[in-house]
Amino acid sequence: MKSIFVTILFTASVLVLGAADSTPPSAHHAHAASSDGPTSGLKKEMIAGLTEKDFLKKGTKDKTVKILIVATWSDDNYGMNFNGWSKGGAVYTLPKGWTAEVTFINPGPVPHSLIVIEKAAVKKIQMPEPYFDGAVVPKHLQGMSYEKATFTFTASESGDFAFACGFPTHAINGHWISLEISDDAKEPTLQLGNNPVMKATP
Ligand SMILES: [Cu+2]
Repeated sequence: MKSIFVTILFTASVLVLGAADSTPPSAHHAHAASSDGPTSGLKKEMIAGLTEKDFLKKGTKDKTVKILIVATWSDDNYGMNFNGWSKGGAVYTLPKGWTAEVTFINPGPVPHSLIVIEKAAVKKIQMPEPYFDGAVVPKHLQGMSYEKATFTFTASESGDFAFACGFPTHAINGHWISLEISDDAKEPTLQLGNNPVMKATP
């Protein structure tokens, strides 16, 4: 009688162990899959319908242009990208003297921000002040998530600049794209990687 009881106990404990053994890995995998990838957790509705043509649009007034910059547009650079590009891979060119109305959207949970700085400053740990008056979103050091912000600045000086993320360590890790302010350019353009140069659409 005693041995039967022991056998039953033993069998039951093996069953419990077996069940316990199989549950955690599958639960873990399910969790990993749902939180995988930089673009997980995006509020897709914040960027619904937007395409590359929205990145550069004609302004309503003379010598004005509308620029749209979206953080975590893709998985590139672990989500630390603007419009899908990082490390200067996209290049906005503005004729000197033009005014840009910039819209910044971060549809994701990881904080990002946007500031115009000199290109050389992307390598610095310490984020400088915006190079042009007003060329920064609010609270750029804290960053913002699931938010949209706008700012306007005039490209009053030619040179090599960057649209950079002001959140600590992001720019130095590649969260920036190029902004060239040109004495020679006749109109604003955008080049995404090696793709054809795009002009502002109406
Ligand atoms: Cu960032």
